[in-house]
Amino acid sequence: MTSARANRSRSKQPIEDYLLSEEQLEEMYYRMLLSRRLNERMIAMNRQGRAAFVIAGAGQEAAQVGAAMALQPGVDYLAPYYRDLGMNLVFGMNAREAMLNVLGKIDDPNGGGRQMPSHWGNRERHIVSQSSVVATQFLHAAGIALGAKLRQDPVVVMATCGEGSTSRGDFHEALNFATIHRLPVIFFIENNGYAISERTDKEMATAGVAQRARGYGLRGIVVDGMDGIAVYQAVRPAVDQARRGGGPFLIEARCYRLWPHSSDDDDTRYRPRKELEEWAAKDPIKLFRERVERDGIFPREDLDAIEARVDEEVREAAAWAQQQPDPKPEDALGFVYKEG
Ligand SMILES: Cc1ncc(C[n+]2csc(CCOP(=O)(O)OP(=O)(O)O)c2C)c(N)n1
Ligand SMILES: [Mg+2]
Repeated sequence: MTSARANRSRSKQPIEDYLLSEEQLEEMYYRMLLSRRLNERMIAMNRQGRAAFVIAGAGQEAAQVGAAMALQPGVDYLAPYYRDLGMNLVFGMNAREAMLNVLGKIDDPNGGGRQMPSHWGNRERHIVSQSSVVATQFLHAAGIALGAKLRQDPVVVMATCGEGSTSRGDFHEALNFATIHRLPVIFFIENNGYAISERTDKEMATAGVAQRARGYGLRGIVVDGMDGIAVYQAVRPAVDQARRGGGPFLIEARCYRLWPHSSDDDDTRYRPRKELEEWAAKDPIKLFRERVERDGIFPREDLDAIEARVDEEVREAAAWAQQQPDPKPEDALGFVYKEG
């Protein structure tokens, strides 16, 4: 049950040092936690044999939610990658839809049960459908931004991926093209330390992704991706500048993949447990909660009430989604071959 205190309305005034209002901070906590709890439930459903495949964003929620909150849902475009459940939640996805997606149900708004889980896409919400081939979304983002610029439409496009995917040619072509044409694209890279089992130092010879931007005349910065407030504060000015015609920007959020690559991966074969424990102590959701409680923004009972609300939403969504219809086997080849 939520307390009367927890139901009080939140101020919309930005708080000093945060640049976010109480209302926005509550949203940030709620969405980060919802993303994590959904992922936890999805993994449980995978182990029960109910969900075929799960690829999660645990450890990256602050990066995803902080960055997406700097955009304008309904106006701006997202070209996300598979781990970006948190970004989708900011752009309007709810718990039920997330569960429809992981269960491959016919009403999944991302692909009607015809896509792999976490292959996001939603036309109404301006979320660009993506390929399994990593980094292809960067060229789509540059193209959408070019169109917006030609129409003089004040739209910003955010394209995201993991650091490993920045070694693909598509990424470099998109950076080059977007910089030449001063396109309103934010390249947001979630550097989580690994590309499946490969560590970052075996993915690139530079100390990170931000340095790669310089070769294209693009500004690139690094931000602490375990801190949602810092991420918002770094991304927001870049978005505002891009909207005013200032061109693209690259932001590398340093975070950590707290779970194995996917539900099919065994990370004990390549990742030291000690390293994992060190990063788990910096869990972005835990750090956020500690900070807002310590600074007296929200009392503990308010944060507990948000947790209770999230837990109930996830429980309800999982139970509901399992009752929803599956795609029909006879429709499997629809949209693949020309009818008749
Ligand atoms: C072109 C291409 N090569 C390989 C793969 C297989 N693959 C899927 S995810 C992945 C790792 C990507 O690592 P990173 O970009 O760091 O993202 P992360 O999974 O760490 O979030 C790979 C190699 C793919 N999907 N596409
Ligand atoms: Mg990675």
